[in-house]
Amino acid sequence: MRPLNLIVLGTAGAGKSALTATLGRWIEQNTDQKVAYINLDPGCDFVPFKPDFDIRDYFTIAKIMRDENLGPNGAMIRASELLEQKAGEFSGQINKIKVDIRLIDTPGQMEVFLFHGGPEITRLMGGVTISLFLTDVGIAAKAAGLIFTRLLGLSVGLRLGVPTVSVLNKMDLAEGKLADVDRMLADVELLKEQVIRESSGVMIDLTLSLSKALPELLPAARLVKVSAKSGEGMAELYDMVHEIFCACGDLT
Ligand SMILES: Nc1nc2c(ncn2[C@@H]2O[C@H](COP(=O)(O)OP(=O)(O)OP(=O)(O)O)[C@@H](O)[C@H]2O)c(=O)[nH]1
Ligand SMILES: [Mg+2]
Repeated sequence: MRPLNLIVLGTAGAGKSALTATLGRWIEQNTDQKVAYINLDPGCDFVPFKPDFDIRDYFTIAKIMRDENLGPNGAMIRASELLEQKAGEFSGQINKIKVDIRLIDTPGQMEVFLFHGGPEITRLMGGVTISLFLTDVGIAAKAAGLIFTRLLGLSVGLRLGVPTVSVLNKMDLAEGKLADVDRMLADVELLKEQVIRESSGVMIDLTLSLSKALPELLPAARLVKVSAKSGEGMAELYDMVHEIFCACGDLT
């Protein structure tokens, strides 16, 4: 059986590292799948899992800053260039890790990863690769935020060239704010009504056009709500990626 690579990426502080750990633990406890943890974030001091491959064994943001007299953002760009240059070597190491599922944690500066090293290392990864695009649940509570999140997830998938599941994390903090999300996703008329209620001026037309396009572009089902803290939603997330994995396996 070919391995499944799950690339966890998303906005800074959305809970990528926490989800990598929680989902991995859930899979280990609830299935017979063997899991490996890959850390591609050279900027972190701590990750809440034991990495089987760690980019920090090769370089760290702190060391690049010191060695090359760069600030944190310049060092992050340099690190992503290094990731791109060494993508062959790193993917070779990662591909040697023989498990069923490789969970891959990525840097908070998502745009740097997407512009530089991310697509190349994704392309070289053996097996089936799916990305999990993670955002903080608070942003999706409003119609415009929900549309923004969905489109960003779509862009991430386009850039990496792999199927992408949008994941709303920190559900434990949602406190009922999200009662409308499922309804807005299922009913485009309701989404449009919400857009008109929330938006103003020139942005209404744009937001309305986007809301109309969404159902065609994205199946509503490819959005999962989870909490990396409480563990809620892990079964749903696992089922969804497994379904995509099986469909991809049939196609390739
Ligand atoms: N309440 C709550 N807090 C969470 C959840 N997931 C992560 N956090 C917290 O959010 C903060 C950021 O979590 P990380 O897992 O480090 O997020 P990240 O996306 O890896 O962050 P960067 O790599 O720095 O971009 C930490 O304080 C976590 O404890 C969640 O589901 N619920
Ligand atoms: Mg992290």
